[in-house]
Amino acid sequence: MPFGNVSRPSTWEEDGYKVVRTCSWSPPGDHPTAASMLLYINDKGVIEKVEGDPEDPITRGALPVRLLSLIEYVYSPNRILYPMKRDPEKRGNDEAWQRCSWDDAYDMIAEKWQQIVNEFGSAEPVVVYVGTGRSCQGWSATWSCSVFNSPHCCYMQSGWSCAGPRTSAMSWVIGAPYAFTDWAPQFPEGIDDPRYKVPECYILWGSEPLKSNPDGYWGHSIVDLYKRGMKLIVVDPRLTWEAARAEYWLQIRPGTDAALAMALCNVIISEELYDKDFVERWTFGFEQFAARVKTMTPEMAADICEIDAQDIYEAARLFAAADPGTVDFGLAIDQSPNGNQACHAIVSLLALTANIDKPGATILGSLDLGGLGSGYTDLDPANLIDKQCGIDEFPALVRTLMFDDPDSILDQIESGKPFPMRMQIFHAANAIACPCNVPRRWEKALKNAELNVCIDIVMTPTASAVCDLFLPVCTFAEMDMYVSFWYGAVGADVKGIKKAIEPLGESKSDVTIMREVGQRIRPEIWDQYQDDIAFLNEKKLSAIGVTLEEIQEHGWWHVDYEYEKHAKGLLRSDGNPGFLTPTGRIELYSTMIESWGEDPLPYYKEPPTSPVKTPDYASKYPFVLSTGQRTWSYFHSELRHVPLLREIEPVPRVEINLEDAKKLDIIDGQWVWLENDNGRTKMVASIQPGVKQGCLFAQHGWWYPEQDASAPNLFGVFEVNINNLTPYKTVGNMGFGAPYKCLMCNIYKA
Ligand SMILES: Nc1nc2c(c(=O)[nH]1)N[C@H]1C(S)=C(S)[C@@H](COP(=O)(O)OP(=O)(O)OC[C@H]3O[C@@H](n4cnc5c(=O)[nH]c(N)nc54)[C@H](O)[C@@H]3O)O[C@H]1N2
Ligand SMILES: Nc1nc2c(c(=O)[nH]1)N[C@H]1C(S)=C(S)[C@@H](COP(=O)(O)OP(=O)(O)OC[C@H]3O[C@@H](n4cnc5c(=O)[nH]c(N)nc54)[C@H](O)[C@@H]3O)O[C@H]1N2
Ligand SMILES: [Mo]
Repeated sequence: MPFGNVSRPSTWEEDGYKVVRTCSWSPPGDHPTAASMLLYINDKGVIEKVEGDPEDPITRGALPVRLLSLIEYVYSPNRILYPMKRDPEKRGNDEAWQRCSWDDAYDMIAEKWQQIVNEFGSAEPVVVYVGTGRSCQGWSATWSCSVFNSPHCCYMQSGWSCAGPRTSAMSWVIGAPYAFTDWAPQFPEGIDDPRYKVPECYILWGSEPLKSNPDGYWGHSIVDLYKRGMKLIVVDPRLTWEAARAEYWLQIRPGTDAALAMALCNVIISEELYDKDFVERWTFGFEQFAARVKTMTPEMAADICEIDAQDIYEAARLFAAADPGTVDFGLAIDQSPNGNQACHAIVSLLALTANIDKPGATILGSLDLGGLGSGYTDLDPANLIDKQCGIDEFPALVRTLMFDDPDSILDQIESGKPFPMRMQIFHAANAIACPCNVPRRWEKALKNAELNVCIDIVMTPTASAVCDLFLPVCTFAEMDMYVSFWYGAVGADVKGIKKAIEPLGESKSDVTIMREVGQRIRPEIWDQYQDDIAFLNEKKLSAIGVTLEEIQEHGWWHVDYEYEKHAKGLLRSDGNPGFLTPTGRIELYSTMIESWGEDPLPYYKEPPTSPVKTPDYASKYPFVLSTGQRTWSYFHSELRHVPLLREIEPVPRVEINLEDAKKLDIIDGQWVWLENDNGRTKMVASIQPGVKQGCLFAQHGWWYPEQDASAPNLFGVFEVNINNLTPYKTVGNMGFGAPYKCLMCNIYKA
């Protein structure tokens, strides 16, 4: 078994401290990439020091500031340590919360569930809302299905605009849910392993991994590989660290990515730079694809994207010559109604250049780890999916992701049709502060349910506004868990989270809370799991034949990775060579997309509002607005209450180009309003010479934990929510991708 090469067990004594090796996940929120770390516990059982683990082959002891401030987070006075309940009549009144026992809380949930089942005939009026990236998200569907026996599980970002467009396009076109750059996490020696090859060229597209994934693979790996000569091409309207070091920085207009991707493919095909053997053997629909991208010349794309055509030619040539080359594409691609098509074209770029599943290229992960992430193991998926919201309007989305469509669930909770949702669980989701478009509509509609339950660590605007029960969860320092890279979708390794201190107050882990609620309402399923480790081992880790205790003792476990699985017959259940698509090939012409009634080839479509498409709107709201570029300090709506992090990023900022600011007489640090037809929000102008002229880049997820929690203030959330400006159900034809990164607005002094 390829366990981690660590020199010590999981716990040891050092200078009077007990040292525990663990791994970050959540809370506090993090993306499932994970940094190994050492927690130093003093003789009073308190964490006194936090260090990165120097033996982690990727992070090599480094930690992001969000983890360096873990002590402030664990021992924060803002933490809620006891269950609380409130009369539903008093939602929005922060004074009305009362401490209760876990038994009281579980009784309230079990009674409401039973009442719903008795009256409705099934548990369908129960919905679980989930956020993203937290360890517990692996259990959200288990909550809805195995605890509540309801088909309704919903991630609330309109258009499922986080990874949804990407992972769906990848599974339709390549047959793998999450192809990603090979950073060698599967090897104990990381990028020093002799089986690995440093990529010669890396396209970083609409992503800023030093901030968004600094804890784990991408952030450190980009810097390490850059030092070893990897050349960068960066597609980003803002000057980032990576863009500043790139051979080509393509500073495109937000929302035009599909045009650029098509044009790069155009150059590679028309100049015959593609890998003819690979294309012939392993792809489907090349002729049709070539004909389509011919319609997007570099000159046309240059015009659409507002960049130089010559740069498109040269970037395409640089990428085509690289062996291996790789592309990572991020959230900017997802947050557009044209996102599926952009992803399709980018994935095709990888296929044309044969950069699929070989060392240092874009790899497909180890597919058999998928079970570690999926929550649907106890269900009959067909039966479940047919009942999910949005199945008729957006079958591609619901059937591919097996979640409710968020705008469709909003329709149902607003109208009560076809039936009202009666109990709602907020499972690591701060709805009105962060994921939801039209947040005021969501707030009002969420109040229609009879019982709303929040499972979180601090009081949030959402819990304050709409919830009746608050169940306090503990931090990862207080629990046993594992981290499977991207929930196993790109299985490369599994890391151990080891409980370092006892949970504070009466807080409990997400798994404990789920088991205990499960034992109340469906003991036939849940009674068998009497503790977290038994549950994790039996239910999940048995699939890969290791136990949590083994992983904890060795720090981590690496997948025995096979490259070129398509050639070896390792991808298809029939054992034949090929990809897991209907034709067995990478479908440049996608028969899956065609089966959803959509154009099977990539195309470019202007953002819903843009200077080109809606000039009248643009005369009123002249700036292109992109939102949510990540910061060093925060994870979505979290951590504003952590003093060190708040000191680094004290106010919500909107980045504006120097020339634009001069014209409007706006100075750095000044409060401004951003406004469009959907609403407005107040932020601080941050003048940046490196952001594209005519564009604004506003942070997301803000609220003020120091302000009054009660309605109508709700921690100031509605004044500062950038999603006041995002529209309702403005998504691509298949339901994917809302324009969170390609809106329009006006800016004026507050
Ligand atoms: N305008 C705009 N809006 C955006 C984005 C953008 O770029 N622009 N980004 C979007 C994206 S990509 C996403 S994924 C969504 C994110 O949206 P969400 O994932 O819903 O994130 P949060 O709103 O921060 O809510 C997470 C809550 O979970 C709690 N929490 C953290 N860890 C745990 C845990 O382990 N267990 C439990 N029980 N609770 C936990 C936190 O304290 C927090 O209150 O936001 C989206 N919103
Ligand atoms: N610190 C921190 N890390 C996080 C998160 C967090 O909240 N905080 N959230 C996590 C989550 S859930 C996600 S989804 C990831 C997202 O992380 P990333 O995929 O890195 O995405 P963003 O940071 O939203 O945006 C990345 C870049 O896209 C650029 N950009 C903006 N609009 C466009 C456009 O239209 N086209 C192109 N090509 N580029 C554009 C921005 O300038 C920015 O530099 O981060 C994860 N990691
Ligand atoms: Mo996300």
